Amino acid sequence: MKIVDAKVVVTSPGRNFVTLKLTTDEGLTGLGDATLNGRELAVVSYLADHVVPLLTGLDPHRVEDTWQSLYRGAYWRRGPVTMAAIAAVDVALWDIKAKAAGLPLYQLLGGASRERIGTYGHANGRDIPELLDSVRARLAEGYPAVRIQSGIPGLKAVYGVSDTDESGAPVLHQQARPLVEDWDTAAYLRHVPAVFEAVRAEFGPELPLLHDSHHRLTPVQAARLGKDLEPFRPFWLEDCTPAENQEALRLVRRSTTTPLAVGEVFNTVYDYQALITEQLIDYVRSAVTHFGGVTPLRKLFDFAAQYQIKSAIHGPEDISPVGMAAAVHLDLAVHNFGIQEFSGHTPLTDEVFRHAYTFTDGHLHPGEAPGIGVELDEELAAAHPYAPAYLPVNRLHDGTVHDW
Ligand code: GCO
Ligand code: MG
Repeated sequence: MKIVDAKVVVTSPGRNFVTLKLTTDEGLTGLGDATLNGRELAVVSYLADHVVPLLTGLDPHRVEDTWQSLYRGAYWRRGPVTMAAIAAVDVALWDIKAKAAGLPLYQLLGGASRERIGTYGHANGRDIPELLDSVRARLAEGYPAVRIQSGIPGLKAVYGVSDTDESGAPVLHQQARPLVEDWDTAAYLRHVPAVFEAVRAEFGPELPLLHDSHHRLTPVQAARLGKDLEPFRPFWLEDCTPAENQEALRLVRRSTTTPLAVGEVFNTVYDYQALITEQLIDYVRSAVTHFGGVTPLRKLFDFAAQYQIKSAIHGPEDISPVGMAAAVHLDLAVHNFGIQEFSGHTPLTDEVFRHAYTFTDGHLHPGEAPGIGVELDEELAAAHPYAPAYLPVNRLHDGTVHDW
């Protein structure tokens, strides 16, 4: 079997998604997600200009060899643009291989290690009462665990919580120039324990509660927050510091027993080395889409498993259903699965990317369709072209740009 066609499809059914579609001489097709939120067209160029020309004529069964040649052969290794492009190729090849075998991808990864995949959903509120309503809405949808994010008194616009639609989902301010939001770490550190206290008081001790600090704290601030949250037994504190400084997590870890989750912006195992071998974290958060695909993410999970660290794949709306499908197959197969983030997509997005995975009672299952189980409606995709969209930036009251 040979690859005879490779094309990159950009579509925006509500937000931008980049998809690679490979076709073989036997008529099999494979899809891979290459969506890098806010920097989509850089990956389109990397794929179209530098990868697609190398793919025609290749044997699609050679997944590992293709991965190694794209990673090592470029000379320039790592980085989110490179790794998102390689991820799309890797997932499209796995999709073809599994279709050729007539099996859902999870069977090729060792088969199911569980019946279904536990998820967490996002609860957001401009203030605590609105957050409590949002938690209630997520529980009514069946989510077994909830990430809680709240507006902060004194701050006008906080990422993901300043505006919510009727369903409580955040309006992410995707627009042609980045929206400027404000930030005050001291106000945040005062407020978050009160948020946890209110949610625990309303929903009791059993509900798993997660919280995301979006890389905004220094190590000592993160240590303080981890300690302050301990009485409320969080499921995890996510991205408490900008973790490309892996040493920061040593200080946090020494100071608190609050579990730590890190890695949604990482793109190779080298970003994690100290974090894993020194057991500084509890969950690895990388997405198939940003980590070079199923091939390296499986290796990361196996490495993490040696240290009792679990998987927790990044799953916001900006991972396309193609990336989500690949994640769900991996989640079902790996032994050290922890939890899967799942926000779902708009009905239009689910029409553009018809998928076999299901979300029932707060749990995902990849389904039994051969491959990753996603079909792209190219006509509908073309009817919703790319629109420039940036994530917001974050400034202190004096105008200083702050960490994301
Ligand atoms: C998460 C993430 C998202 C990101 C978004 C940026 O944990 O789901 O932090 O909220 O901000 O994916 O593209
Ligand atoms: Mg996050």
